[in-house]
Amino acid sequence: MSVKNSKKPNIVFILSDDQGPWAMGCSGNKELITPNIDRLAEEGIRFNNFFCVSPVCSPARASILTGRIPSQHGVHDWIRSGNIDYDSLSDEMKQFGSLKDESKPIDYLKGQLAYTEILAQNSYKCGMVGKWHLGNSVVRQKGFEYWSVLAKGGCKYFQPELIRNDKVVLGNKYVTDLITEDAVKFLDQSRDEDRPFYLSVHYTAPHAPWSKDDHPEEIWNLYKDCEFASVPNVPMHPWIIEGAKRFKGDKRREALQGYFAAITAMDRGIGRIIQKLEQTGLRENTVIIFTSDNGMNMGHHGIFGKGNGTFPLNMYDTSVKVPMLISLPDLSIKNEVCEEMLSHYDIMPTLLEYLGFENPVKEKLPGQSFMPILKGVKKAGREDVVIFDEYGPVRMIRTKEWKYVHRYPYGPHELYDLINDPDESKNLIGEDSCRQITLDLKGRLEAWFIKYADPAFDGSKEGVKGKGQLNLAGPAGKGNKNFYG
Ligand SMILES: [Ca+2]
Repeated sequence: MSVKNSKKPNIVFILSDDQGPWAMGCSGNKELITPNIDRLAEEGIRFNNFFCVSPVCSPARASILTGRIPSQHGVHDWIRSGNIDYDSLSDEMKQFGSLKDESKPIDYLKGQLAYTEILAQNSYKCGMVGKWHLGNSVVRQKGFEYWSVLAKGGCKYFQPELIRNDKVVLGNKYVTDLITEDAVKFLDQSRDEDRPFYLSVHYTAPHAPWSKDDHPEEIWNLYKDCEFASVPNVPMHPWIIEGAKRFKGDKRREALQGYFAAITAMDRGIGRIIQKLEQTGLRENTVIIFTSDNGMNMGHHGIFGKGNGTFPLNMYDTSVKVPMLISLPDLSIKNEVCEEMLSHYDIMPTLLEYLGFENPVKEKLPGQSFMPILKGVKKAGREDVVIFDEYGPVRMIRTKEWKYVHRYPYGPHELYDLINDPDESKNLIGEDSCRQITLDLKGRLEAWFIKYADPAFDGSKEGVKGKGQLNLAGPAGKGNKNFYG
């Protein structure tokens, strides 16, 4: 290995699950206890307008890793089946019952280049701990050589389904602590190697469940007198899904207490990881990135959930905006707040440019590097700042001023004036005065998806309901039922 490569920075990429950017102390929430996340913001850049590519777990994660949109990678809903091989489960796991929707493992991202593969090809040691949720969890994928993952997506915090020695087993410890311990173990194993490392730490926090029994009592009790005034308490959204209608009164309070406790427990884990980097002297050559796979409503708009917290699926800012913090090795940028609109599809181009690696699929990807911001320039230097999102047949275009949401094939569609109505409370679609802006935005949305969508994976033609993906999308699914519900 070249001397130059050995000096390349390490990357620790921390991903939370279902965390809105409102759910951090550093973004102004005075009720949440997140000293370690806040420290990353103090020692780096906090992005105030960062978006996921799809407001639900698996599609968003696939887009982070590959830089592709769901209509390019084919993961359009959270993976309900394809995580593991049901027949190979032990009797104990079959009886546990949480994997009953599984059948055969599916490599959902087969043949699609991830940035971690490019890092591995360039001598990086890549590690993956925690929630994978992109299919066939038993098998190491995408250049990861250290692999300690969960069997599926969400889990009970004290009974997580883990992959250990190529088998699915039940853990008996708080999953946030297990993930932290695996991350620390990777750092210990990698500290003296003569090559750089990349580590993905994918927590399940603060994804449901949120009951008292799901979280450590000591942390739960930190919020026993909390008023939860930082979270709106408004009437239920007319499209709220059946399962979320219970979050009223005491159930609302319990959900919020569990959500906040899950974040604080994760924050402690992040503190342990930062401490390990400092104690081993690795911090001064390590980039730390913190983000969430998708945003979250905990009462915002009268929703408890993300894009699939309603049906039809929604594209509210609270669902599509995510936390994003980047702390550089030399701490040359501190306490910076970036207002530029950026997306998870920009991560792959940015990381590859930062590390100086070629991207062989550059032309196919919709994202752009925001490297200038990491050099202290306030703007990424883009002429046209527009964000696109998709969730199955629902597509969004968002400028600084406007948001247009198109639902294939029949609607309903939405248009919001974000300058005068930042809370997206008044749908202006169909108003005479908005006819031209609607046409403009719709035209740009269609052109962008024609440019990037792969016809074989086109989400506008898929019956995605927010209840889970069962099989490969499009023709690759060979006519099977691809989406649940
Ligand atoms: Ca998620």
